[in-house]
Amino acid sequence: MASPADRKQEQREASKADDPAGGPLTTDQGVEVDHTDDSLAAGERGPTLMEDFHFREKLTRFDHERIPERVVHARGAGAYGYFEPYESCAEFTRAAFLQDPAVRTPVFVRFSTVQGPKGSADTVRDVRGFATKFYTSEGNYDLVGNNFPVFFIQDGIKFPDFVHAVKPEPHNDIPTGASAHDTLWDFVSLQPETLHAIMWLMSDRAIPRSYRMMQGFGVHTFRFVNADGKGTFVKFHWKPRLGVHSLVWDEAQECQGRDPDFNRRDLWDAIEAGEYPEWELGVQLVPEEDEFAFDFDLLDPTKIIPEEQVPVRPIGRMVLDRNPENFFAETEQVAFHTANVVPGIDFTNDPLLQARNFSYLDTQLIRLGGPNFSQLPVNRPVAPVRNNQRDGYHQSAIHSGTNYFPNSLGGGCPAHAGAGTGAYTHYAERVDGHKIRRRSPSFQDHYSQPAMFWNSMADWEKQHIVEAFRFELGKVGARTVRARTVEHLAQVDGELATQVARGVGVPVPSAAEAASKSAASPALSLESLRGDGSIRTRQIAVLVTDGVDAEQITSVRERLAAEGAIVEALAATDGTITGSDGETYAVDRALPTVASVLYDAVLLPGGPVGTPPTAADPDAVRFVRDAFRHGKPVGALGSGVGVLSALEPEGLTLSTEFQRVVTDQGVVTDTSPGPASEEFLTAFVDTIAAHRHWGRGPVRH
Ligand code: HDE
Repeated sequence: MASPADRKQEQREASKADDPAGGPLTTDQGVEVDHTDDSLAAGERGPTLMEDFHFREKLTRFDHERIPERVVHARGAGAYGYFEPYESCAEFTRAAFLQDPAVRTPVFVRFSTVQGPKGSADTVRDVRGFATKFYTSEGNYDLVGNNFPVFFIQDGIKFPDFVHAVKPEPHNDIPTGASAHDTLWDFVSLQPETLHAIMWLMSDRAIPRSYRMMQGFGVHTFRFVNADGKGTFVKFHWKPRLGVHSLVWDEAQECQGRDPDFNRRDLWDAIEAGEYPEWELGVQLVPEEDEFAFDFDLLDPTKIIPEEQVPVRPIGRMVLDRNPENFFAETEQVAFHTANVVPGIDFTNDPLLQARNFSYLDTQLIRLGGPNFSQLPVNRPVAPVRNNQRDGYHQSAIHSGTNYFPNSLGGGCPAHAGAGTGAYTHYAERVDGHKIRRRSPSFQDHYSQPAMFWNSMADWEKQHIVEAFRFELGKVGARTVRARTVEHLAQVDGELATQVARGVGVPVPSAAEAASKSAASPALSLESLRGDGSIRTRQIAVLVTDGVDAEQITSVRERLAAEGAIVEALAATDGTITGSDGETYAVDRALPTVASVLYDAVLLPGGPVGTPPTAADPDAVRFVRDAFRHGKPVGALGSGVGVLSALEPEGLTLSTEFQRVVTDQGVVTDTSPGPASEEFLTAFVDTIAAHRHWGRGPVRH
């Protein structure tokens, strides 16, 4: 029997439209069409005729091509892949897909931004959605997470308020894909439960370098249930093999123009190139007895469980290895739902989760036009579906037999699942309480964890957070909102509040009692999330021109490619250049069509002695300067080192050492002629692996 992973692929194949090359053009009714460029008219210059059914069908179908975009998370990119557990998790959960390392479960993952519409840019400051559909043998399980482990509100009844505040303002529909506007910050300043997620939003986590390089979190505390019915609280974590890496804000903004599809393209290209992104699934497990062992409430989605307190236990890995074939059919029509659970995974009373369990199905009924969207290829389980749910718009199955239960005329089918089969059993939690519309007092501390986040950051991360607050609040027109927000920040950290207040021109709050001065969770810093340390799939630009040192470009290219990086030769014009050896070398891209923000590092090879190959080209100088300002690794060889003098106003002090490899602040130079030395190559690879280099002179991020 085919494995579940193959079954999903077979199911997709069976859903494919007829091969367009398999015969001539037809109407939707299968009638062949010999002419689709002119409508049927009464005379060559006469009116179009009603009877032109081909014209009317073509236009009508076109008029109805759009469906509503998602109310949040409208812009996304998806891919198929598989999940496999490392070992059986039977001790904690009976979920079939978490039992056997030999069983691969097919998945579809959709990454998304939240605020912007479907056509907005990728590199905006925003949360990223990270939603995974597991097509398990027991039905679909959706883990609908984000790349932040906390959310902005505690109770789902506030979701419409929060989303209205962050979305473009109602009178002018501004801003697109941005949170730097009055209504969001008005809400934040009045609703301090937002602060923890806001700290994440102001950090570099909100501008990921790649979907392949970000964490994912289930956010809520869920519940695992084992075969004996025993429950264990669980938080889900996805950790990328390539490490967690981010852009800097100035770069992210430029990227919005240079390549609005930056993250989407990155995911697509990596999968096409066979560089399959991979994440490890980890769980934090809390025995039910320890429900109240924390100084926060496990049901509060604005809190994390620090990893130092409850370690993340790796339980499996996910690989994305197939791009969808049709964006609309698959990525747009995929429908995730937190209530899509399988036996062994259950909910808790987190009030945000409870609301989500209502909201997703509700929104999909309108977005996908009726109740039959689970029949769409991307949503269909590989597990069989048998029930008495019938009819509705776009019913594409032909059901037979009776449609009610109990029945005798249909032989009693489909019958209830018997004891011992894979039926879902709700966790028998005891619930007892008065009806009450009030937040639990255990949800009231809004400052300790934002303070812990702040305390856990490296200096450069703190600097970026301050700059982000200054940018965002600096765009807020209402001074009262700026001041009120800073008052809250003063309860997180005095230095943070002071720095932000100075930047946005509001009074520095009087020394407020910061929530927690000491708590820190080192696992929250990007410094602790470097991944496997490889440079796989990093994009390296080599700036070349006629006369470039051929030995150098060849030696660098070979080494970086061997390490899995993608090396592109950029020149003033496309085509070829002639190297110092008289041979021609292909140019991958012309400089005017690209920009430094689209690359992770840059290398300047030398040319004939005394004539740095690229110094004359202002595009090249700008390229290197931007790379330097954005903290990116820069390498220079031979006379290419001379070009770096352009970086001196940016804070680079050029070494006076000649014919030696010098590494300083992520800039690696060697003025020696000839091919790049092993020492240079190793140093350059190491600086690329470190991703970014902070503290370079007067850097403005
Ligand atoms: Fe969502 N969310 N959400 N959300 N969410 C939607 O569902 C909602 C929340 C998340 O790629 C919508 O089908 C409510 C937290 C992702 O298709 C909608 C609340 C987290 C995606 C909805 C939340 C998420 C959505 C819009 C608070 C992270 C995109 C279209 C109670 C753990 C899934 C749709 C995709 C999408 C409602 C809060 C993640 C409206 C009511 C917390 C990744 O139903």
